[in-house]
Amino acid sequence: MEDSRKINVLVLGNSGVGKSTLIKAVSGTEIQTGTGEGNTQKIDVYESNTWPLRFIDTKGFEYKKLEQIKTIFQIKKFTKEQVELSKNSESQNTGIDVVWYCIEGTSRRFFADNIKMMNTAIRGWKNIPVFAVITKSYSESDIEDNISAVESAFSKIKNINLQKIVPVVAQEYEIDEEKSVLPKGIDELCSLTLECSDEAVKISSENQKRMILEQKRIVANLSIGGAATAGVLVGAAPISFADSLILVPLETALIKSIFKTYGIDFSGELISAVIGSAAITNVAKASVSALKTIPNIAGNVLNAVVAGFFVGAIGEAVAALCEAIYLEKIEKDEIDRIIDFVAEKIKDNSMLSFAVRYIQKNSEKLVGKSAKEIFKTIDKAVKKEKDSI
Ligand SMILES: Nc1nc2c(ncn2[C@@H]2O[C@H](COP(=O)(O)OP(=O)(O)OP(=O)(O)O)[C@@H](O)[C@H]2O)c(=O)[nH]1
Ligand SMILES: [Mg+2]
Repeated sequence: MEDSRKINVLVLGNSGVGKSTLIKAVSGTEIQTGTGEGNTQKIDVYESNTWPLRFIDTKGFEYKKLEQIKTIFQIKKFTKEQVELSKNSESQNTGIDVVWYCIEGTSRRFFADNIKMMNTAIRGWKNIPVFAVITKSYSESDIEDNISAVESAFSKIKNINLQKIVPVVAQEYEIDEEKSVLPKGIDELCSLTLECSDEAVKISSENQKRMILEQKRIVANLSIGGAATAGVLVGAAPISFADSLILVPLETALIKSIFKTYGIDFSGELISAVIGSAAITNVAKASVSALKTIPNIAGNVLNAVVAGFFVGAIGEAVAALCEAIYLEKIEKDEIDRIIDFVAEKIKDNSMLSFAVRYIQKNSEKLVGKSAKEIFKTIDKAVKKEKDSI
């Protein structure tokens, strides 16, 4: 990896199609995204921590002709400067290697016009590989028609080096309280982007596998964070979650979404076996009883905080399990081994044990705070400790 340079990806598309959201999902960097028109006003460069990719985030194209011309001019000037720079120095910015055309999956009737417009921006760049990215591909039933519409738009353009049309969802999309569409397509898009560059040959398949896993982990962590916060709310019920089934629906949804993220088929039997296993519920009971004697903080508050961290621990354990299955270290039908693996990971979960220790040590500071506040305080403290290592 040390020897290979980063691949420069130019990200084009109309304002609001989701360019910055996509880059954020890949690079993990905070980028301004929003619903207003024209959030990205200039060209910004972002690097991924996971992939050897560098993204050039552009101002979105507007429908006004003059604005389009301005944006195209700006991009051309920027890339020309980059090429000049690379001639004079050892700088890694050697022009653009790959282009992502972003089009919004929910507005098929504009596909052809949008693609034509993006093409004007890169006209004259010989043979540069292009990916058509269909953003906001929330609706499974539209995907096929969207792909054909993009294909037909490209068939009318000569001399374009189209590599692949990839539907993506960059950020979880909530349909309603119970249903949401999980992120998808990002690891495929990044792998293919790597493969079409000369640099790809320098990256071992092991390294590529690691990048894909890291990308999946970024997505899984988002689900885990959401579920852990929800666990605090559910766990605030006046019965101990360790002795009841109140967390089961939340845990089931979380485990399902993590399996889906890793593309692993799962049986309901496997999920019930994991959630119901005595080895795992014993960890919950031990954590709760370790806090029984904390004075001045209500039992149900402590219970709720631990419930949040317990759900987080289950999520992390299942994500680790999926990685092991992905790397073929465990078979998905070895249920006994799977339960042992998950129980072991939950027992060793540093967040859960940190939370218990933190409450024991800092109980005076936490008096009077709500479960949600305590959860957040501990979560922050853990992250601070992790960063300092
Ligand atoms: N849930 C969800 N929302 C998305 C997704 N992609 C984009 N959005 C939303 O769409 C809006 C616009 O996204 P941006 O990423 O800012 O769009 P952009 O293409 O960078 O826009 P400009 O910078 O204006 O050119 C934001 O509110 C995003 O949250 C996605 O995959 N899932
Ligand atoms: Mg933007």
